[in-house]
Amino acid sequence: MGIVVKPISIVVNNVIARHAWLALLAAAALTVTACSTTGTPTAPTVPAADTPAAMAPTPTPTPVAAPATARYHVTFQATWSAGSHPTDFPSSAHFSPLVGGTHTARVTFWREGVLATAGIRDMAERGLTTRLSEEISAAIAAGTAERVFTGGNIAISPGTATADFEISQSHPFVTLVSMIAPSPDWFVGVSALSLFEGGQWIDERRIELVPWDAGTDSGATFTSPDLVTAPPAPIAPITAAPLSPAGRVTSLGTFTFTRLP
Ligand SMILES: [Ca+2]
Repeated sequence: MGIVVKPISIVVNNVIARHAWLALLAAAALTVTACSTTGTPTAPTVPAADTPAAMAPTPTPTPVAAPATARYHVTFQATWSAGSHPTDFPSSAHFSPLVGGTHTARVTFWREGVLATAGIRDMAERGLTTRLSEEISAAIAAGTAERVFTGGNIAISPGTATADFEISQSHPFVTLVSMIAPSPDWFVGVSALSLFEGGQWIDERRIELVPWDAGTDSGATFTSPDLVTAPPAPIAPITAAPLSPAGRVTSLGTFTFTRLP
């Protein structure tokens, strides 16, 4: 007979409770053989699912919404040296001031396979920041970028330069470049690197920097005289000497983006 008894809160070792349990069993017209012989009632088996702890709703962690904006510090650690790139290594190896911006996915300021803008050309050929800054400012006016910023240069490589910038969820990509100098039109950088992924700001991201050719000057070595590429060629990775002899592309350093508290 399916009599279901659920004396949930009876403490069996408590005498009063035990009597209550016996009375309950009697009321339910159950046979209490065990009690007659041992005086000890069969302890009720309380389904685990009925215990108060198990019945409590599982606490759901409240998702912590990422702040709308974040601040980042970027360190450009240049490793370019006669040791890393011995072919024709120039005695005055250096990098131009960092320049970049934050933006949406609806704009890029440079990328492989497209022609360099005047701003990228000026940066890659002469280490200038003005025209690229103006291009980023134009994108800000158009709503596709949010901030433009510059940072330090590296007077002699190997060395270090830094920049700080603010970025927001609405414009979560960063573009940042620096000229390999001296060089015809070679540079390092990142294009549209996202610092906001999976609903959270990235704490730290390190990018290995390989050499790029802006496609605007056809000089073949670091100190070649100006030789305009006409028509201009698309931006492409450098896979030949002196920076990548026999196709061996070697990192010239890293950008490390670190979120500031
Ligand atoms: Ca070139």
